Amino acid sequence: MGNGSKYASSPSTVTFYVTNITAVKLLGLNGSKTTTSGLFGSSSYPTYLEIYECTRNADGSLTEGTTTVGKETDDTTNASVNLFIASLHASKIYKVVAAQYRGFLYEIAFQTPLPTADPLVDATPTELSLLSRIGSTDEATFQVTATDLKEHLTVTLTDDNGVFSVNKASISAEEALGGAEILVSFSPTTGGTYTGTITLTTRDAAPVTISLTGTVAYEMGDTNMDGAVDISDAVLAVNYVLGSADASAEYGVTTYGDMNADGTLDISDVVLIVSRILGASDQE
Ligand SMILES: [Ca+2]
Ligand SMILES: [Ca+2]
Repeated sequence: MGNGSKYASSPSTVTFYVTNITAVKLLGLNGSKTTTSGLFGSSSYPTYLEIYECTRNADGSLTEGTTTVGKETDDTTNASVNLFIASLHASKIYKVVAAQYRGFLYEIAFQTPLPTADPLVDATPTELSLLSRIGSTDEATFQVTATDLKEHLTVTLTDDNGVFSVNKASISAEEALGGAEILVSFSPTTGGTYTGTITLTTRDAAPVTISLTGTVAYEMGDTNMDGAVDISDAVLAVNYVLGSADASAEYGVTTYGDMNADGTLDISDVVLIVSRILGASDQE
């Protein structure tokens, strides 16, 4: 459509390109102060407000819509003009055209969206402890909920040793609103205790951190905690029983050497370790 004969052949128009608005108002000043004859329009030459939707092209240029998404007119002669178009989308780009035949005694106001609340991100629990033997995997989960997200949640894993993994790199706003679950895996390849951090970030929200601790567990009998039960474990246990083991071996011996779980390490446990080694050999 065009202005055509419906409007003045040469109305005074102003054009704005705007975004982040939800409404436009064209407000005429009091024309009676200036003239008594048709300042604000007539049936032939109404004041009007038109809105076209534009789209941003890849090269940065705008393509303008050819039909109005909103249009108001006022053909009242010598009266205040108050044209209002609402229900616009803040995320869109609009071309706003205001026209009046005789002069520009009006003002245009744009309504911007009301500020929304900052996002609220919550994770439960915020500490995870995982326990796995070498070559195996332990898993744990935590729950994430978030409201008022302005974009997705980014899930960032910080793990210097590469023993942890997460099953999601991001969570959509919709998913977070309903509550999302994140699965954390711990897969150690060497012994030790590991730490890692998962950070949840999103626009306009403080980061939320989940602390990870991964502890390597060993088989009973693996007194030197090297991931295998063999004769060296029995030797260490014997040395411990005889009082000649290095103090640094104490944790492994007392934790993984008490085969009969009676609270003390003695020769009967050594016998059980040896039996286990022999049993394992028999199976091979
Ligand atoms: Ca061992
Ligand atoms: Ca024992």
